[in-house]
Amino acid sequence: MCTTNTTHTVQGMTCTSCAGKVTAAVAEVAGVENTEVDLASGTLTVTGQEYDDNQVRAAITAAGYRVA
Ligand SMILES: [Cu+2]
Repeated sequence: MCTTNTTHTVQGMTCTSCAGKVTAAVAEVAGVENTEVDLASGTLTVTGQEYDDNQVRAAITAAGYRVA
């Protein structure tokens, strides 16, 4: 088991409400342990074990945001 980290640039995420929606959606993905949003840079950092990055992207998209 190893912990991995991925940072995505998310378009359209402009306030804490957006950040909360994206965080909640990504937290549902299997294996994801922590998500951290940096609104200033519009990025989302996902930490977890053996999660599928495609599922993370799909969750962000389903929440109504775009992964750059
Ligand atoms: Cu917002």
